[in-house]
Amino acid sequence: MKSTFLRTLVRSILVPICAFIARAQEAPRDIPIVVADEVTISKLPSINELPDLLTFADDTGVKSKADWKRRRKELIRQIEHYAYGHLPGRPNQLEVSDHLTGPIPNSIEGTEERLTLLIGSIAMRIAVYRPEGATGKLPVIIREEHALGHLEEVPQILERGYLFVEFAREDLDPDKPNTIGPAQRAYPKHDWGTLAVWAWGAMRVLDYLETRDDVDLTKVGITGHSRGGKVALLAGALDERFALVAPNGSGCGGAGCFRISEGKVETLDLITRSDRFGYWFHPRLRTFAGHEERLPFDQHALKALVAPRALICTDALGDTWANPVGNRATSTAANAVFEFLGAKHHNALHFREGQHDMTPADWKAILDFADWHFAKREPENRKRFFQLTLGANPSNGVQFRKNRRQ
Ligand code: GTR
Repeated sequence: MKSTFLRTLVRSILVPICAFIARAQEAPRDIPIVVADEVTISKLPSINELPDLLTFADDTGVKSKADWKRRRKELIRQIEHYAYGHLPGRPNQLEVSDHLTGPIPNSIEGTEERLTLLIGSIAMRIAVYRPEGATGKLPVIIREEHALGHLEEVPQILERGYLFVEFAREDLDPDKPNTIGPAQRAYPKHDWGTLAVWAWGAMRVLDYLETRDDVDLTKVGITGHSRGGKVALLAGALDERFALVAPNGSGCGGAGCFRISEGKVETLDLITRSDRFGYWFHPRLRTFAGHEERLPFDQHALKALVAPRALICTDALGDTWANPVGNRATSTAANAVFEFLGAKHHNALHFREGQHDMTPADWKAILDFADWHFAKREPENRKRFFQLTLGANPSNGVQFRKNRRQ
């Protein structure tokens, strides 16, 4: 009697439930995928081209600078909601501890300071390199790194009179899946992924720089390579205090493009896999794998958020994985906003031959561009920064072929 009852239960209830779950898992892609907050992808408009930056989500146009301010906020809301998660605001607490000063190792001329920023329960180490004998308020380049003490490029930066600041991103959040780092623990109500945490760290470095009297706060730039480049672009897009934003080799989730790519690139699907870098982003982004046309924005929006400040996106032509073609496409599209704000010469690209790395050539391009903006020092060949964005004949022979994912 009991076993008959059990068999009936299994056949009539459990088997259909299991079959339903199996069917749901195999469901064709156009069946609405429910995202955590009940938004369905199929309800979002399908946009095959890069979404128009100067049109609001309700289809009205951006006509004035005041409109752009509102559109800017709309884009930030979309970017945080769909891709990176929401960053906490500026914290009230910021203290400095363990402040040590000494000469820079390896006989590099200048001073090295090591200190820890205490932000509530969070302790983030930073290093500050000062050029020998510098006086007055200096321009700054910030770079985020997994560890402090990368000295190769320091002479090149200090020689030009910049203060160079590095911060140890992994003090905020370790670069590991399924881990709650100190920053996420300190802000349990925030749904931010690791890239957003690190970008927030860059903003806290800037809070600290505001307390120093040797910093020209109108001339602070941020850079980083690869995942660090993604962070530089995100921090620069969200925080208007960064006067110059320079992501290098930043690729997917950075200066690349979700919709436009060429060759074997890192796609939205690949980067958000749980066995790869899903934890860098909000889980909602993964829902768009294979549905990139439903994303309300693309990475050109992050670039546009930098306008009218200075942006230079550096890439290597041999670094197909980082999608240099998509980088060019997003910069070209972002130009509509730079032009609208009267700052088209603030939107630069630089491509070199070679592979995935941040080389002296990348640094030279970034620093030449920074000198031009901060010190009005005319670069040797200013056209080289714009020829690829503005579609003029590229004199270095770089050729791009675009193909659209569809
Ligand atoms: C690559 C990854 C990129 C980039 C890079 C890095 O393997 O696919 O998204 O972030 O690593 O940071 O080293």
